[in-house]
Amino acid sequence: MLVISSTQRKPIFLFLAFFFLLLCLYFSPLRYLNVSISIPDQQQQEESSSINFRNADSVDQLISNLEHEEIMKPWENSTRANAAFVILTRNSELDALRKTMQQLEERFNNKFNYPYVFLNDEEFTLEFRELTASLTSAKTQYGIIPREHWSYPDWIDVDKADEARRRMGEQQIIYGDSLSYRHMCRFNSGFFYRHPLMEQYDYYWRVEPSVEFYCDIDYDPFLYMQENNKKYGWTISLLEFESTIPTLWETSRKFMKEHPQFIPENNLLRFVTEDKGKTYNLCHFWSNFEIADLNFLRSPEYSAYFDYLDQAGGFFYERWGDAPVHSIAVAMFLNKSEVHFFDDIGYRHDPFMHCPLDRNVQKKCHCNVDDNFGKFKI
Ligand SMILES: Nc1nc2c(ncn2[C@@H]2O[C@H](COP(=O)(O)OP(=O)(O)OP(=O)(O)O)[C@@H](O)[C@H]2O)c(=O)[nH]1
Ligand SMILES: *[C@@H]1O[C@H](CO)[C@@H](O)[C@H](O)[C@H]1NC(C)=O
Ligand SMILES: *[C@@H]1O[C@H](CO)[C@@H](O)[C@H](O)[C@H]1NC(C)=O
Ligand SMILES: [Mg+2]
Repeated sequence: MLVISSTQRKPIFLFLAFFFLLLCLYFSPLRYLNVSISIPDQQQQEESSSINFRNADSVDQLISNLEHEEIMKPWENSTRANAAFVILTRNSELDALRKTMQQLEERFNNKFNYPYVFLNDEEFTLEFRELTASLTSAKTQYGIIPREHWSYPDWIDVDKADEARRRMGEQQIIYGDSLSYRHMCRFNSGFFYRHPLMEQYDYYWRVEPSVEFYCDIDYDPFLYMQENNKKYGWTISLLEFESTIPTLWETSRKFMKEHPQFIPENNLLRFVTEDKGKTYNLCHFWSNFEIADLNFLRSPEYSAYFDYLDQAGGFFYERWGDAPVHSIAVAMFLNKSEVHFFDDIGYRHDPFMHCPLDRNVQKKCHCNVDDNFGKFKI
């Protein structure tokens, strides 16, 4: 028990004295430290005096500007390109496509919300529609391909085409005996960009079932194309099987001779021929991935080129792929600044992968750089 004298003032006095002592103890070391450390140099004095000149409102404004700059992500800007994914596929590829869409959404499109256009030579099933639409909050559209975009044109000799497929099948040429594969290649060469569902768009990103996307894409590649005047973008390039395109180059050379006005001085032909145009070096952009300008494909020069090839019949008498067709067109009609290598998009279509080698890009990827296929870069 604490015994204090009977006067009532004493405890109050003692308490105040004790409190004062505490206050002194509390502040004195701080004062000591302040004095010993803060001998402000001239620069600090200038800074603090310049801050003193600002009023509180203008400082608030400065800070909110800073926050705005740091927090604003590319997808938070509501500006979008007039663009869509285009996916030619069969109903039977639904499961492979769902896996692909899931990755594409997670890595890119849940932020940017670009619409999807699905195309098929047959009606899409209800199951296909429901199980693709449910993977995205973007608009999904389902189109059927007009008969004349997926059949023999009337100048094709069907017996000659049948015979070509039989022969190429015997020679074990990849898809050599397939008619549907030929319709697919012809459609991707000359028709997908003319489908009614595609007419409203300016840019497309081609996607196939079972391709994979390995890296976060934190910017808008479509806007990148638009703002930098790019017409064709790719990730993987490789060599075509010569047996599928025996006369493609010869036919393309004839086209160039007959339409010299379409070939600009500053073209990319040196990337597809290494003997002054005598032969095609087989190098092509792998067209299962493309981000490109639809108006390039709709241009008079590309349209003339496709019609010329189609008349020649090589989509059926040989097995011309849309990859070498697009690539030779790019080489003929575009210059280097209009073509873009999407090095930062980690991508796989069996059996090849493009995996970004840059360490900073790698931090947002799940591919192994040792699996990168990068032999033929321009
Ligand atoms: N609707 C439809 N789509 C097709 C048909 N043939 C191919 N496709 C699609 O066209 C694209 C290319 O066909 P693929 O079979 O992948 O051809 P590829 O990429 O050269 O060969 P692999 O992928 O190695 O088989 C894919 O998106 C297919 O889904 C077809 O007969 N009908
Ligand atoms: C949004 O993006 C467009 C196109 O890139 C650009 O012109 C505009 O200034 C951006 N807006 C903001 C608020 O950053
Ligand atoms: C490429 O072509 C575009 C026109 O599409 C032109 O504006 C640009 O200057 C050309 N660039 C080069 C390097 O020739
Ligand atoms: Mg494929």
